[in-house]
Amino acid sequence: MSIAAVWSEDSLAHDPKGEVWIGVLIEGDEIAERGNVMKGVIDDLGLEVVEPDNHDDAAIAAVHDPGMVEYLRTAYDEWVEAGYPDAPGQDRVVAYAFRNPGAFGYLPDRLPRSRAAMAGVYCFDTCTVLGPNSYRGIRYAVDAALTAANLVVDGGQSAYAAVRPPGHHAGTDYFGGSCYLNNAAIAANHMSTVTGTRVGIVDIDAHHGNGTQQIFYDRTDVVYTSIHIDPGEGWFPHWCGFADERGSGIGEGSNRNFPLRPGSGDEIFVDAVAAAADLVIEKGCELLVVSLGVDSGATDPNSPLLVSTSGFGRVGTLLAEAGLPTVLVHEGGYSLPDLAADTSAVLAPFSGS
Ligand code: SP5
Ligand code: ZN
Repeated sequence: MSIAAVWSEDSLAHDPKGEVWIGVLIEGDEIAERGNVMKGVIDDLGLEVVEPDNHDDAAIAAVHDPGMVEYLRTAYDEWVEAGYPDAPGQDRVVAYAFRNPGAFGYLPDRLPRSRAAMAGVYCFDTCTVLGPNSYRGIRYAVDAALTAANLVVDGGQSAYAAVRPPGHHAGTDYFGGSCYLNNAAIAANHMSTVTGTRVGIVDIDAHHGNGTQQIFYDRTDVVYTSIHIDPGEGWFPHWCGFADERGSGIGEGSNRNFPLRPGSGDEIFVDAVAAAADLVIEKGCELLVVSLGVDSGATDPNSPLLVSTSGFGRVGTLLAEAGLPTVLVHEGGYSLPDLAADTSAVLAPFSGS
């Protein structure tokens, strides 16, 4: 078994400097240091490090609204231009008003004149802010995921994209939940397109990947499965991730959610991952993308799931034993010591250790 790792210092570029939650600026846990922790995991496992290649926007445009991509590229500079860092003193792009479809959806779409209002066009929460180097980090994460995807498409056994910011909450024309562009979905779509074979996604992040689900909901060429804290128990992303979301049209049956109760530990989590992997195999997927979040770990501040490091080791073993060429794209995981130990536990079986 062998696994390559894609990483560069651009994994540190995006610095949200906290997040705005219920109107309060809180510390936030999707911090730049996470990029260094991922590099530490790669070095400890002795994995070969590959620098990400630059890709043009085509693979992104195949998944996301180009208007949103252009917005993400320019939003911070436009925000500074509009003067908000001086008055009222906000140096991050933060939304205040949202285009609720019930209120405005019956009218033709119009982009607002105000840059403050623009901040609420594509973003669905107040937590997911943009700063001076954010777009460099956002693009890094996509390039690294595509580089990992190409390593596997070109015959590599497996590849780990050590990326932040994460991606699975971002969909066709919206972003949020600390995610901007959907790195794993862009990689999976690219792999499906260039190989013409079916791709399975197993999303083990503690939260439901609402963006990934939406992107592939009516398709059969990419099968989405997710194991996560039950949104019905009051957890992000709140509006989806329920078991009865099974796909639509020809995609019916190609989407499967495993919402878990608060306090669920290794046995329940590993069983759900096994069932997800079984579905991916049953559906005839020939390639696997793992949305590798470890925020289901026992000490993580962002979820009440209680998976142990040895539980993550079992998850890694059963995903590696599925035997498919696999791309692992990092998502969440916010308790730094556990981020290191749990990520390492998932990757080790792919490296043969
Ligand atoms: C990729 C990923 O794991 N995103 C998760 C984003 C969840 N954000 C929800 C925001 C909730 C803010 N938590 C405040 C905790 C205060 N005790
Ligand atoms: Zn998460």
